[in-house]
Amino acid sequence: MISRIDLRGDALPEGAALRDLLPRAEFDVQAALEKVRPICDDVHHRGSAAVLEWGEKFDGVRPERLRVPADALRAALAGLDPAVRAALEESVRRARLVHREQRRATVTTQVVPGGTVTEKWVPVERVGLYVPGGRSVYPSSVVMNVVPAQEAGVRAVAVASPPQAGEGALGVFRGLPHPTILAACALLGVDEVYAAGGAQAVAMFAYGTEDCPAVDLVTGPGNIYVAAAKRLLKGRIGIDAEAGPTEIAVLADDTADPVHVAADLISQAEHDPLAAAVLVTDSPELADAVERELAPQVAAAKHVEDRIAPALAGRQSAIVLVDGLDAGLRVVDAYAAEHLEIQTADASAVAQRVRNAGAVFVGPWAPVSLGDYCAGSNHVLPTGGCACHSSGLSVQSFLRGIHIVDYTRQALAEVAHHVVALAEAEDLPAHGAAIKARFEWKVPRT
Ligand code: HSO
Ligand code: ZN
Repeated sequence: MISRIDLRGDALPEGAALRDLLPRAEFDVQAALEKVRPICDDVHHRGSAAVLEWGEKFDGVRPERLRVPADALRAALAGLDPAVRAALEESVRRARLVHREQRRATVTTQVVPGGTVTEKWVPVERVGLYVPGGRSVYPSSVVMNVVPAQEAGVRAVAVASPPQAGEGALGVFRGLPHPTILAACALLGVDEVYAAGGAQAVAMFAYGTEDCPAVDLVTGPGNIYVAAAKRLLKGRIGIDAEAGPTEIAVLADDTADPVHVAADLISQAEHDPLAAAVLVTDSPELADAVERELAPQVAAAKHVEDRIAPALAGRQSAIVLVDGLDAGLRVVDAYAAEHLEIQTADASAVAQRVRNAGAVFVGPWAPVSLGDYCAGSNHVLPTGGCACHSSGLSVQSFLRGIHIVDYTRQALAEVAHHVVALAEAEDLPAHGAAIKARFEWKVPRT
């Protein structure tokens, strides 16, 4: 059900060579680029009509209008299961506590007397948040995207999510995003919601249409076409890190409980047939026990055939055997997992040594599922090894730091000769002339 990679014995290779020994899903965004290009161009030229037409083709339903009416948002919230509402409220409360603390203070550095640089943090003006529909209807992801945007001070947050097709059961919500998505938006005070999905929704945000003014930044996970559209339109808009299939890595020793480890591996395999579940351990006994434990737990799970079984059996998942904890740490650092659990003796000390991971979950009482919903941490995290250069979503993702440079005549005069010397070294004499013109130096004239 899950393959093994045995890295015991020989010394571990360095860097990329070690990474190449580790499992990873194929997620070829590049290949999807050519498919989404005509969709994005069409939305650019024809606006809302194109968004609706592509939506009809891919989602199988044409919404009456792109913008979700306010009464549908109200109705979705009124119809929300009270237990789910209470859980979402607690999730929001905890996320706000953590994200509020991420706000950046304006810092002024006095470089020299009379010369200061102030870094001022300014929220992005208008953000578009993509929320997937289809297989994954995650109101928790609405929380994880909207809370940091709001705590950053973003004034306009718009949400797009594909319209639901299907007859009967959907009732008044046919042709609208999923009602729990709408309810989560309403709960968070987001009233600008669009029934649009896929590449056409990202293009709608990037170019703007008659119904939806263009945004500055698009965040949120999506399928490969959403990722491709974000990559294509990056530059015109800002984007968060591209989200690929979810990943869990567990670094465990013989103190770990195999029941917990198996349950946690399955929990993320439940997302997607391409989801990755990787156990790294120095204990062959634990490896055997986890493998034995996987069978009955998988058999009792819900999404077995379409997601869990293929995810665990896929080449992206494995049990990796290593010689000791130091080697284990090297392996998980090379892998740079989206989520990394530390299930070892003295887990918090081990967690301190981790350098590459989207988020680290320490010990037996902090499983990834807690972080997915109610830890207060963010669950939009870098996948595909991007954790070695990128962070998860945070308030910082929605802010820009602007340097404000303020020098007096005297402070400029003191450094003028250095600026001129560097300008000359770069063969950019006009740069130097802009300094000289302010003092008694010769400025070239014809
Ligand atoms: N584990 C997913 C997020 C999620 N889990 C949403 C449940 N719902 C990626 O971090
Ligand atoms: Zn999850």
